[in-house]
Amino acid sequence: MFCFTLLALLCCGVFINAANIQARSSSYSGEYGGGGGKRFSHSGNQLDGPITALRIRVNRWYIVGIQVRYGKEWSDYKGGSSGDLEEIFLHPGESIIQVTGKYKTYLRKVVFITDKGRYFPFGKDTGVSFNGAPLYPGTVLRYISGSSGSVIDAIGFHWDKYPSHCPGCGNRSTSRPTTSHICAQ
Ligand code: MMA
Repeated sequence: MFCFTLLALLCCGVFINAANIQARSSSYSGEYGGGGGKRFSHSGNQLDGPITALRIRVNRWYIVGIQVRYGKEWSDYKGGSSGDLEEIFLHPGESIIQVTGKYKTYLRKVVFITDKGRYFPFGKDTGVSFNGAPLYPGTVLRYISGSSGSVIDAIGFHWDKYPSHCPGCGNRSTSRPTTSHICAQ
């Protein structure tokens, strides 16, 4: 009996240690917004590569729509058709490391902040503030999820390590791409 208990304790210890050794990198901020709209998630899109560009549609009151470019592939557009579409491209190897904004039933404002000190604000200053940032050092925005209808109802931010392999670029890089790795664009 003693041996059995000892063995059980040892096994538990091995599992607990294995779990602790595994470095954690994924975290989530959100969801910010109201309960309407239809759910969407870009979790599959992150396999196309790091976030390289954003398209945000805004009207006088709301963040109307969003489309995100992963590697060289644009996600589906989510949201409505009113207002104006704005587009920003990140620099090679640049990542979003914080997103702030406001919501009130629907998403009203988003500000994307990058690890190169640039920030891109969209929308209006109305509603409750949110501040989304990764839990683990050195991690970046990998994909978004949320709900949309005729506008963006709600949004959430998924953080993880910058992908070490650029899909679709025909090479395997073990470190963060520099300007010579155009694959990030
Ligand atoms: C639609 C519908 C709602 C959603 C709003 C705003 C007009 O209604 O999809 O569920 O909340 O759009 O996106």
